[in-house]
Amino acid sequence: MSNGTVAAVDLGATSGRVMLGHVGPNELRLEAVNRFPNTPVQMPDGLHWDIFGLYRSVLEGLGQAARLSPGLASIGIDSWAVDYGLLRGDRLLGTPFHYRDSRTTAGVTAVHDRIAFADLYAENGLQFLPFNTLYQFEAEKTHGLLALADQALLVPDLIAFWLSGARVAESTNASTTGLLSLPARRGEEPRWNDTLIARLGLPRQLFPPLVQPGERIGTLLPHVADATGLAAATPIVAVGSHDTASAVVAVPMTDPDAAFISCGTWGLVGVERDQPVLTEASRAANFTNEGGVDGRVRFLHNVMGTWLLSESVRTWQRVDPSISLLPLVAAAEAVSVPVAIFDANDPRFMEPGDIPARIVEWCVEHGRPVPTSPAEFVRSIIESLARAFASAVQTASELSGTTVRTIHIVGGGSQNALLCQLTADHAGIPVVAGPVEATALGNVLVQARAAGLVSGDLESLRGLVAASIQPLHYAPRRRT
Ligand code: LRH
Repeated sequence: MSNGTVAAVDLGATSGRVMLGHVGPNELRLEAVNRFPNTPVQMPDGLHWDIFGLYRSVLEGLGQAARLSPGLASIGIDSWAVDYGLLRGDRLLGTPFHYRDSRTTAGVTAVHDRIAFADLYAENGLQFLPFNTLYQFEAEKTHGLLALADQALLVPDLIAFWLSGARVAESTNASTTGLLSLPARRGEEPRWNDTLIARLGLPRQLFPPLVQPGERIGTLLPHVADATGLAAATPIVAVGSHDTASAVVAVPMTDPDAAFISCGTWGLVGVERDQPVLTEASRAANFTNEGGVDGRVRFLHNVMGTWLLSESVRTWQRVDPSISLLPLVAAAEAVSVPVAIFDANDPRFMEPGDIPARIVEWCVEHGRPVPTSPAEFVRSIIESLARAFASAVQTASELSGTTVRTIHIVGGGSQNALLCQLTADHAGIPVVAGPVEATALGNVLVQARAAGLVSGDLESLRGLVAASIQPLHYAPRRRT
């Protein structure tokens, strides 16, 4: 086995990046090529992604990657889940909606009028999130575009199509549509749920063939090779194209009794399993079974995540543009008055807007002290997230029968020492923090394995991650 380099395109809900991954039997190293903001745009018809801006940044990043590292072994793409573009022929119909757009509310009612949530859960194992793709499709029907479309591609698949001309649906991300059947047997590949698709009145042709992480999707279109300077033969390889699937590949879990928190815009809190957990209790707790790399299942719950912090900062910046998050987190550490712990899972925090005002509303409704300064708000948010993380770990542990001895926090939130410490404190379980760039690492590792640069199961890949980083350890402190 030799060393080689792959490029990871990793699009998060607030920023994107192209990274080079240098990989070999004794090497796993990321090199940042470009980072760019992902700024959604409010239009008269709703909240949209700036998909062309993102694609332009991806092309620029790949151009820089070609200059830094000629002879890339492959390119892999991941992004946030559930959102999609509609195609008619090669043409994009409309601009993809942001999952935080409120149009989905009507879609939820229409779907549940036809199919009870309990029946959906038995079919797809997904927690209820109002933006799951099947609800978005229902809402889409009112615009008439769905009837014109001949294909729907999830965001990473859309970028792969623009780069290669190939139309596929990568299976980990496809599992977040709610339209995949749960594999009936262990090792069986996921399939589109034709019965559910028909019951929802969706045209079957919308759904392209499924591919598994590690499969080759295609090679670069001639105009993409020209624009980037990459060889036209450079393969696009499917990775865990759902960012959370890639992140969990790179959680350095050396112990099966571990929980993970992939902490970015969302805090995805759970455990990895071989089989879905489909009990009445898991449905009532709104736990999800998402498709993972190598057929694993992520049994988890979505907690609101650092979105509460970034959206609060955005609100304060409208009054004082000099406000930024890092000094506020430092000030929050020094807050000594008790702050309210609110329910970070309350749906009122989902849509963009004035999060601090909604926290005040929650505190007043529940008779809790109202934070009085940005530092107190930040402390209150971090305490509340830590409490929600700890509680989701406990629920995941009970519902899946896993005794959790370690909590791994990966992603941007793993840099927030206060959040990590408070999570350990609330859970009474040690926290291991890092890597920050778990998603890009997971993306890189799946490509590297497909290219023969490394080999083995997820445990071997995680061993490479563990050997390449120096995580921070947070022991639980006794709470007074
Ligand atoms: C995290 C994430 C999460 C989904 C949400 C839409 O970026 O992919 O796993 O639930 O975005």
